[in-house]
Amino acid sequence: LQVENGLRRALERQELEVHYQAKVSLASEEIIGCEALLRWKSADLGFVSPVEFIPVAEETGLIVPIGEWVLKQSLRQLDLWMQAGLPPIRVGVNLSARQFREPQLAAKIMLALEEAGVGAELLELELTESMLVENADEAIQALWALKGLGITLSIDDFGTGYSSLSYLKRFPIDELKIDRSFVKDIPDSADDMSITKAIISMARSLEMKLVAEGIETRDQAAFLRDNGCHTGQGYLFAKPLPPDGFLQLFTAQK
Ligand code: G
Ligand code: G
Ligand code: NA
Ligand code: MN
Repeated sequence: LQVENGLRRALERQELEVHYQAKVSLASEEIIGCEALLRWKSADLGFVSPVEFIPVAEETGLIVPIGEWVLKQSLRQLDLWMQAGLPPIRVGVNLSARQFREPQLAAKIMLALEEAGVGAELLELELTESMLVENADEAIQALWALKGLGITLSIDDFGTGYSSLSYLKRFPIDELKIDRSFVKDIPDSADDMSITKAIISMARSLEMKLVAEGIETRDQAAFLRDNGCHTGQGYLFAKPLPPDGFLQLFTAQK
């Protein structure tokens, strides 16, 4: 309840921040995109992890205004970075189940893109498997509405849910993010290496892009790259950073 009450005021009290984690090309280690990750520094509760407050935001419906704020903030930030001279990169924004079910979602996103003056090709939405599997027919319609805007659709935490090949074929999904749980025990776990290779070959045969999450070691990066995964994300390359930190990181790489 403390979290809920605090969260109700977090937006107006300006306690929320968006941090950005780099996505890099595994071949060149150049930054080619980023993921927006919400941070909450509560005046009353101190730093609260999204693992704690996102579920509360989801249950109470607060995720709808908060999620919209994250989207707008991320697009505004992208525009600021480009004004500062950075090349255009794509930003990935996490979408919650509650947001995904909103009938006006595509219209809201289109408006946010227009307001920020950012092209749809620079926005990616990260969804989860469970959002697609519950109510698949409605999900397909919602996905096509989003796809019609020209944005990229990505499945987050792939491999932890219940989606099958046949689902993926029916859905207009552009990208899979290999869940961190499969990456973390590479190269010690032969099983995780097999699963990872299977996901990569499946995604390639469906012509989907791939991002591996939670890369922390050189060995993991090399294994993923050598097995055909083009893009990576993880502490090896960069932690989620505030806007200035991300700008510095990006500027320093050239
Ligand atoms: O950044 P961190 O690992 O602490 O994030 C924990 C969880 O919170 C992850 O599952 C992440 O997807 C989720 N999360 C972070 N930011 C957002 C957001 O803006 N919206 C939603 N729906 N989830 C987010
Ligand atoms: O569920 P989602 O994939 O959106 O969660 C992303 C979360 O993973 C973020 O909260 C981010 O802080 C965390 N994260 C990103 N890279 C790494 C990593 O290399 N190791 C670990 N342990 N966590 C990571
Ligand atoms: Na995510
Ligand atoms: Mn993930």
